[in-house]
Amino acid sequence: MKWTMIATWRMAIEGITEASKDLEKGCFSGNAIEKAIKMVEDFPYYKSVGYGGLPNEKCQVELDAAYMDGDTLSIGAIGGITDFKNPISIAKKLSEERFNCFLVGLGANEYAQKEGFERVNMLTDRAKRHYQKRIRETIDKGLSPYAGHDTVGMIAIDKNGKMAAGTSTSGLFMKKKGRVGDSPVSGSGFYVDSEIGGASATGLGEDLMKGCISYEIVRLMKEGLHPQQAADKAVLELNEKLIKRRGKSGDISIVALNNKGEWGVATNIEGFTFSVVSEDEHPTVYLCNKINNGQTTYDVATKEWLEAYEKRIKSPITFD
Ligand code: SD4
Repeated sequence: MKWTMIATWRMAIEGITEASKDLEKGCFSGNAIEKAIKMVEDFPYYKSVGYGGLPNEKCQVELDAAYMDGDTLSIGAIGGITDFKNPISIAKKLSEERFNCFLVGLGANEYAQKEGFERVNMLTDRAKRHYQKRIRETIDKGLSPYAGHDTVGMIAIDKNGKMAAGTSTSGLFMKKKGRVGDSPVSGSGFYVDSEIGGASATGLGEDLMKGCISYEIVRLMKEGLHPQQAADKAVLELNEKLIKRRGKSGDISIVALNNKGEWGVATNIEGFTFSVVSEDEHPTVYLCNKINNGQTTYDVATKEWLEAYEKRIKSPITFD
């Protein structure tokens, strides 16, 4: 079986590059997912996941994460955990539980404490500056406080055909305290079944949950659709349904992988990026184009784009 890993956004590339070395050696996809997501969580300049993640409206960083095993269908999930270093590891540990495998808020914190997970103040000075800047901009220019959000979501298959999925996010910037999005919710932020494939979503959780989009993609793959066709169909249909019924649709972006190692992506926004590595493909960042005529297209990110990205994420946060 050929191993493959696909993840939302450019920010996943370092993690999947590192984890791919383990997949090449024949390691378990679930451990590869955990390793890769931990790297995203630990990097302070990724402002929507883990350490350095942007805070809620009370300037507290509340994190959501989930892990799913595609063989056993075990799921572990946490919502609104505060000040723990690696939410993905806590979610993975929770997936071993028969009961109480989705914990939120104080309960999630207590579990993590009891299990000995590392505590860290997850609010960085840089994230605080983003917060102060957004408060000013929202007051001065009437901007939406909710812009600026990128969840890391990943699916992997290993040499033994075992599949796993994981997500980790600080959710929407300026969200209400206690708000939980799609990322830890099975079927919405993620779903994986080693007998079929998996999918993971990023975008506006409130809308992604209206379509149980990750499960829908897996269901379409079960009907025989290639991951690309399944992703296009599910994103297009949810986007159209939301516009028809509600007048507008939030951001919807998806990565999908089947159990043959074939992958697909779809998005209703400009600017979605994703990262892939496999037995046949070096770690690669792609820039995705918005779905057009029912099809999503993408291109390999250029050296110039990658360099500009590096600069952008580390550039000073200035106030007008
Ligand atoms: C949420 N879906 O909390 C997440 C945020 C996200 O790209 O993915 N942003 O709603």
